[in-house]
Amino acid sequence: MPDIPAIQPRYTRDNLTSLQSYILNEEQKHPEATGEFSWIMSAIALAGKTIGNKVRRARIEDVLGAHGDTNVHGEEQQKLDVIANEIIMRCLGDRANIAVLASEEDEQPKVLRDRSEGGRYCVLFDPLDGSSNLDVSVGVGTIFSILRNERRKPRDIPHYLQPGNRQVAAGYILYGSSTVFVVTTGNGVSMFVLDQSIGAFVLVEENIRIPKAKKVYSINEAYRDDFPRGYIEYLKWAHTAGYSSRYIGSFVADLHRSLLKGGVFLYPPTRTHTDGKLRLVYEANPMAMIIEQAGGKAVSGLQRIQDIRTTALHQRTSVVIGSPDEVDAVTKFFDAYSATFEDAAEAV
Ligand code: AHM
Ligand code: MG
Repeated sequence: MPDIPAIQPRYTRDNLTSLQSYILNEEQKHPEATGEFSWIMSAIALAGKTIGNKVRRARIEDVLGAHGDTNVHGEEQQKLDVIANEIIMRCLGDRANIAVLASEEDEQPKVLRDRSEGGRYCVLFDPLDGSSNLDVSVGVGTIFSILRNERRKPRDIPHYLQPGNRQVAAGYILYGSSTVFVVTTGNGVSMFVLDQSIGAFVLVEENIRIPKAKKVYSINEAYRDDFPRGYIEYLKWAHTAGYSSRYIGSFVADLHRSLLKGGVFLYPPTRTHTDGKLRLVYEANPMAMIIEQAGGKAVSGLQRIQDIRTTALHQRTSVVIGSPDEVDAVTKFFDAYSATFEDAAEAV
């Protein structure tokens, strides 16, 4: 009897696929998968729906404005930063396979259980990135990175301090004109949109590819004189090469636009933030995994972001991320000019 070919699950525009069923399907492709991963994703989706609801009702519920405290980075916490952090902790805290939850808002990670107690994953997140934009209803987002809770030697190196190239999944939820969930498990990038009427994230696109090139840069150009020379020279060149500028000042929103439309997002080192402003493990690494999975590039200076050695939870990094040709167009100037501030004055 001839072999009957196995039917491969496919997603078409005619099928309605929820985030949960998509992740379950992805897991089935890995024989060693235990299904535990989908528990984490469903908890993140629940947190996203809850935070999205708060963001939308912010003006009505009076949860806008400063909380009165500063976070570990000395930045003023918004009330919604604190609320979003609590929501994620509550949604993920009872998942029996999570070992560590680490947040931008907390100085120390929350260690929930050991590996011997079933703690298989570490989830690192920025609960509400771009929250200073909330008062003016600009899109904000949650960013997450998932690592395996691997045994490390020497034992005193915490298991969540792994380079980005060891992430098993990464994603973001954008609370914009719609609530969008973008995720990768290392097998391409998929996008879901929250259908408010049924309360589910529904697959709208898979295998997203970032455009190879697009003459758009996204940077806070007001800091230009404080950048190292390579960035200043790049901007001078871009001004003569027909580029447009788009900068929202909300990383998730800027990155989402770059993913779908192409272009390059830059957050360089500055004289005051010599390592850059954005955080490596829960901002740059997850975005780098998504963009690379979509065919783009993500670097800090001349180094691939996902290869940076992680030494601290709240480590910062500079970021150049986006369409591959556009990232190359920037890094060409790093080859030609020193990456330090020393000769920047000559370029200004
Ligand atoms: P946050 O994590 O405190 O919200 O700060 C990160 C935000 C990013 O969303 C955005 O890309 C960047 O800060 C904007 O910084 P700047 O105002 O310096 O341009
Ligand atoms: Mg942030």
